[in-house]
Amino acid sequence: MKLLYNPASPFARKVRAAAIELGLGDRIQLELTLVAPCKPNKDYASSHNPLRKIPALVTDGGMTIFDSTVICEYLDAMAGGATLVPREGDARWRVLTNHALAQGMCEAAVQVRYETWLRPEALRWQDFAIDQWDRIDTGIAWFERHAAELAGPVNLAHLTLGCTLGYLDFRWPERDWRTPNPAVAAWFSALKQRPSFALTAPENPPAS
Ligand SMILES: N[C@@H](CCC(=O)N[C@@H](CS)C(=O)NCC(=O)O)C(=O)O
Repeated sequence: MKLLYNPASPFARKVRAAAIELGLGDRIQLELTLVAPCKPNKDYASSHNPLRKIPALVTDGGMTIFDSTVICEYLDAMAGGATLVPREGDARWRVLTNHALAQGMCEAAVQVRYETWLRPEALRWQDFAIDQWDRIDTGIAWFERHAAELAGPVNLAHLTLGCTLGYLDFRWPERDWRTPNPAVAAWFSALKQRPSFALTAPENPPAS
């Protein structure tokens, strides 16, 4: 299988971490793919994802699958199913809801990055970035108040939250989200020791 990715992308990291957790890490080849708003990668749009977002997975059978959540489901099914998301009952809906929160936080973080770095300076909308930060901070505080949700075997919500926190540390190392959220901080520091996180730390792609 081939994963179209960027080493800085938290969504691509989520898939890479999921593959390692599922014992499928060595089945995936990585292919650097550069995408960004207002810089259309037309080849990628026509051959893989019309939305021009990474990650996308090309299966051994040649099918393209996106987005990160669907790829994780695909890998989970390939590994036997129900490892990352429980198959049924309240546990399933809790993991999926926690995942939706972490995914939304991750999307907000990527929006802040685009708003404060990619958007031409004269067009930047500071209140938009502040609003996205509020969603991220409120999300971390929610996990702090519901730290029981972080217990137990690693699931899809855990992977997504971990990739979001890793992305915050990568892009905004000066932002201290840990002091007000000690339980989340302790959980993340243990998660980072796992091969799935230790082997996928974010980095900038080579300059193109
Ligand atoms: N919902 C998508 C989000 C993916 C996403 O936003 N990826 C970013 C990179 S971290 C991207 O491709 N951005 C390019 C763009 O928005 O044009 C997923 O979970 O895979």
